[in-house]
Amino acid sequence: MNLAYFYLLSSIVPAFHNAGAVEDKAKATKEEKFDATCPVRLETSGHCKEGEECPYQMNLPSLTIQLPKSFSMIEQVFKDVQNLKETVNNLKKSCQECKLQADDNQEMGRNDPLQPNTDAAEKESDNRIKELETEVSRLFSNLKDAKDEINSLHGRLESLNLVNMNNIENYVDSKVANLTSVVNSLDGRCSSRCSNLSGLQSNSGAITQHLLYKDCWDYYGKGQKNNGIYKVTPDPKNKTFEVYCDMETMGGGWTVMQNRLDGSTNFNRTWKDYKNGFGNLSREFWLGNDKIHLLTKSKEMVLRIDLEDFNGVKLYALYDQFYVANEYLKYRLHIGNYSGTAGNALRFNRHYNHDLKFFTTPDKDHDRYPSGNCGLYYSSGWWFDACLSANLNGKYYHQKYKGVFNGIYWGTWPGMSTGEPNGFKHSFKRAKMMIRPKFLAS
Ligand SMILES: [Ca+2]
Repeated sequence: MNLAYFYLLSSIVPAFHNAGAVEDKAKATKEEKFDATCPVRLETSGHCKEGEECPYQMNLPSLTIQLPKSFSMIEQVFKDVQNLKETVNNLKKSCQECKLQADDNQEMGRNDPLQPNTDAAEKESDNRIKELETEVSRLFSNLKDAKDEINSLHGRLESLNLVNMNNIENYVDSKVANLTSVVNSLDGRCSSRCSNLSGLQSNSGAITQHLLYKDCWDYYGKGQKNNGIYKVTPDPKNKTFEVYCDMETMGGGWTVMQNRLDGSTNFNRTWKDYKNGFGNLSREFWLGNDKIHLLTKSKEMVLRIDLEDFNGVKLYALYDQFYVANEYLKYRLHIGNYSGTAGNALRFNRHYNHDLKFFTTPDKDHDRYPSGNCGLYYSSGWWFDACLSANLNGKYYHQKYKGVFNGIYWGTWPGMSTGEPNGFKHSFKRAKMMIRPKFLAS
């Protein structure tokens, strides 16, 4: 046996287990006696009978071992470990309790009829959404029906309006026809009495001449082929007046009722001015609504419009019928079918149609625009709708312009209605309106 090893073992064991710390005092005393002579002593333990094996025991001397200072901390470490163990156990315990409580709650939740579980809640929510969806589609369908109904009513209302307007127009037209026949019969009586008078004056010439020439076509028929100013008498009951005759365009014989060429005449005028006419017959002018009425009443007329822009583009529009009613009927416009190259701007579409419209000036509003006066807004006298797709009496601009579309306007002209990308608006260099009998043989 290695003695050194034995020493070590013997000293450590009591330090950890404290088991061998208490020894019987008698024994200790006996050991002390041996210390001086021999540190280790081997002897039998107790009495042994003869023939038996006797166990031996060894007594060791007391031993002191020096341990480093840090060794004392082991006790503290043990204490700390013990504390940690307790803490961990406590935590483990509380965690288990917590889990149990949570399970209990869940269990209670499932069983409590007042607290429906999540699945049921989701199902109910789904049902509610479906109900709402159904409700929404029902309302949508109702709305659609209502819209259809409104549209149909709107259509009926429009047709009623048209019917009413047509009735009124027919009534007015029949009255005008009656009046015209009365006037014509009176005219017949007058001319039969006046014929003798004119016969007496036939040699003096001038008056008879004027009675014969109702318009420029009459002059043209008598061989007058020069452009210029002539005197006409479209209605013998009314006075003779001067007109400018275009004897060149499209076969000649045209009575000019409006001309624009340099902006020398202001067309932003009153009702009275448009009634009587204004401007210079050799340059720019408006012949006058009363005169236009008489000219278009005496014969069935066609209207020709010639336009030219500042790029030198020349286009025209022809209407195979043209009549302007009297002042009592607010110089209402009647136009026939369109042909030509400039486009049908007088009858552009359902919403912009100058046919059958009354004449409006800045001081007399007969237009179809309820919120104001188109004539005032566009500085012109014209047969405004609400408001315009054509306006040949607008302001004369010498070049492209910006702002209100109040220049000479023809909506079907290339690029006219949209204007240019930089905001400039198209303007016209020349505009001319002239009339000629529809049936040239007469
Ligand atoms: Ca108006």
